[in-house]
Amino acid sequence: MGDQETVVSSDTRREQRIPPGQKQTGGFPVLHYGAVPRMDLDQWRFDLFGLVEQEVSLGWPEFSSLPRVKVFSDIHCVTGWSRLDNTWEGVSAGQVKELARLRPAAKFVLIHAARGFTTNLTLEDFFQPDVLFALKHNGKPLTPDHGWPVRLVVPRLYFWKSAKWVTGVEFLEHDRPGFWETAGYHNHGDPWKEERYGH
Ligand SMILES: Nc1nc2c(c(=O)[nH]1)N[C@H]1C(S)=C(S)[C@@H](COP(=O)(O)O)O[C@H]1N2
Ligand SMILES: [Mo]
Repeated sequence: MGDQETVVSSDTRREQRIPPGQKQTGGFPVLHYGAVPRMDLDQWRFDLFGLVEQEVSLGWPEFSSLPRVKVFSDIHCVTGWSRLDNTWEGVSAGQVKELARLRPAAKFVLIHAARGFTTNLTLEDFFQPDVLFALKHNGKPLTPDHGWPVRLVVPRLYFWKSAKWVTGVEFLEHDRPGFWETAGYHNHGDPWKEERYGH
């Protein structure tokens, strides 16, 4: 599996790769609400539901054998750190779209994760070519604190949209703010516009 196509996130091609108000770090801080959930591959499910013609529920054997991509991207956390040059490997959002026939009314997604965590995206942001459900970071399986077994990665928005311990995607007609968005974070989260808090 070492020869997937690599999608290069367009923000990594900017001349100045650090957005306003951010500082580069060489580390990889861990941030989330609550404790690291214990995930069990035998119980693990990935559910596509809401505005789909037919609901889809994949177990680990099915999900982990889907075609994979690699994505090269930068990370920008709203708390001020940026981590450049990350290579992710996983299942693209576009691949997930192939699994479920969306109803025409679908305009938004709400990403679901362990313990009721959620985050919201427009369908347009979700289906960008650099968005994936990552199983690996820099060639190694994710660690539990970074979201093992699967996390979403949305490279061009602040990192809180990149839900760890993902369990499913709900397709919606109307936008529904997620966990951090309800707690005061910006609804969209573009680091180049400093969409940090509010609206
Ligand atoms: N399930 C879940 N995913 C989450 C969060 C969370 O609280 N729960 N926090 C988000 C936030 S605020 C950030 S900054 C990133 C941090 O990811 P990292 O710990 O891999 O650096 O995870 C995001 N994904
Ligand atoms: Mo965050």
